[in-house]
Amino acid sequence: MIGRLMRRNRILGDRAADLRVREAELLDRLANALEAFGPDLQATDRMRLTQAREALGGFFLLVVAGEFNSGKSSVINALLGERVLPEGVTPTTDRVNLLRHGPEVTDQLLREHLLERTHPAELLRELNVVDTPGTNAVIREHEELTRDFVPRSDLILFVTSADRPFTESERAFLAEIRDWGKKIVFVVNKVDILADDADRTEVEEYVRRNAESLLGEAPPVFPVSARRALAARAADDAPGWEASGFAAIEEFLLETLDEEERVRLKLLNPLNVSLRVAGTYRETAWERLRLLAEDVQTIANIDTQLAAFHQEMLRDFEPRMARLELLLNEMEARGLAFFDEYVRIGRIRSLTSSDDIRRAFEREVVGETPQRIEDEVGRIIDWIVERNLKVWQDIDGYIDRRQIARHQEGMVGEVGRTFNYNRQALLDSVGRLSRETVSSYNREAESRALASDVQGAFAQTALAEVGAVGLGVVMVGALGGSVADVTGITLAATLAVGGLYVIPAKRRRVKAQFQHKMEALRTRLTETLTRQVHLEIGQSTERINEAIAPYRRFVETQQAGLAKARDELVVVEDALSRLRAEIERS
Ligand SMILES: Nc1nc2c(ncn2[C@@H]2O[C@H](COP(=O)(O)OP(=O)(O)OP(=O)(O)O)[C@@H](O)[C@H]2O)c(=O)[nH]1
Ligand SMILES: [Mg+2]
Repeated sequence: MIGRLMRRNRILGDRAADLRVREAELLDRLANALEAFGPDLQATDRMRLTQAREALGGFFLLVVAGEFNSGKSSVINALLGERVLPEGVTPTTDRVNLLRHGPEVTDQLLREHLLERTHPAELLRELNVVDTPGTNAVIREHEELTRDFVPRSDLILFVTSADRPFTESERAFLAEIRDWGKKIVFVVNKVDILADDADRTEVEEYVRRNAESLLGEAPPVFPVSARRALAARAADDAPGWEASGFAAIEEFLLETLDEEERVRLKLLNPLNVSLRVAGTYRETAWERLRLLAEDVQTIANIDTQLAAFHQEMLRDFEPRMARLELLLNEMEARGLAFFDEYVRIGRIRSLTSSDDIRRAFEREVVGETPQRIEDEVGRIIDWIVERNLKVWQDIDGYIDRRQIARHQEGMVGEVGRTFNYNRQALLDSVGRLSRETVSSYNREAESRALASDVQGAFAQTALAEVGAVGLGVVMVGALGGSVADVTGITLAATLAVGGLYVIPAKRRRVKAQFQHKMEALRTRLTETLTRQVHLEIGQSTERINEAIAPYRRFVETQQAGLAKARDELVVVEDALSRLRAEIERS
């Protein structure tokens, strides 16, 4: 890093304007891409990008940072040659002080916690200097102010005190500065309190070593005494100034950090800030897309379960329906045999009593059939109810497993609260609905409702009596007309009008009518139950689809939007990195 700082090169200066334009374009493009994150785009990140954009055309900003009491304000005062900033033994600086060049000493509050001061010092013609509140003080907002300001700096002058060089909390704060891609120069202040040169060298080396291990390369380290420097300035004592270590800092700031290097750092600062912001959101986009891929999986799984439910219902319904039909077929067979047996000349006498024949029919043909049909229909209803419950249970169980798994994954982080909240809420709502459906599922009520639907369907037919009185009535009704007819036949027979041939014809007709009625009954029963099963499948499917519809929509729109944002971020980041390499190279 320092190698770069020391290189002198004029090329960059000439191309600065062009580089600034290109960089500004990329920054705008990045800001645009980040809008895809909607409310999840943090206000601070948006602000940082705006500041980075503004900083491109601004003055070079040297930010002096470090722990409270390390002597930041004193160091700046020494550089200015005058006690412009208040110094103190307790946490002193309580706002960010922006020092600009001006013909005289003034101060003006720009906003809360930001004070602008002017001073005629020559140094300020080259760069603006910022004094910050110390970190690691009991007054936490001081640290916040500094932390907030760090991303805006073009170069950080980090002041550590010789009596406690490179503390753990300094290391943590420095790591943050590093993560913003900042160049850092170290000042070890208060070396006057050290006994001799050996101690001084030891402290200097200690700071350099730790800084190198943290930053990956050895930064410049300046051991100084701000106290001696200020005294030397006041006394116009050049050797004293030299001995204070400040001549070296001055040399560094004005010579090593020449115009060219300042332009380079100025161009790099917004690049590094936006690369960091872009990286955070790119990661967020990936992470979300990964989550959404799991959501797609969840939805596909629910769809599969629904399709399987549909198929199973239809498949299992068939043998149940076949059992019902068998009952009806058997009754039909008995009925036909019954008419063969009873509608005969030899039986003519017994046919005259409609009560007798009715009883015989009920006993021999109808028998237990209505009860057995009822039982079978009841079983079908129970089966529908159970299957409906099961499909919800399956979905509930699945979503539950998903939620447990996701819980273990941990949350996605700061960026993405809204996304996570929405997604979670939608997933939860599917889970909640299925859980509620399962826990409040009332088998009895569902069965009753279904049974009444089935009955309602029967009621529309000529076989309305099925429910109330039983099939017997229907059958007798079917036979009823025949009985009347048969009675007519009996009359004819009694009148002995050679009616023998009439009997077979009547029998055929009765049988045909009976078969017709049976066919109607079978058709009606099949149609009703089939329709009911389809209706139930349709309703369950619809309810489940309705429950997951918002979740599905969320996943689809988010996926499309995020994929686009991620692609754009990858492109912009790549362009930013290449521009950074170009600036660093030149
Ligand atoms: N011995 C010695 N004391 C110094 C030196 N520089 C500053 N001090 C003292 O250290 C104390 C803190 O100095 P400041 O300049 O206020 O420190 P700061 O880092 O600005 O402190 P905050 O504004 O509170 O963060 C003061 O009492 C200074 O007099 C130095 O070089 N040697
Ligand atoms: Mg201070």
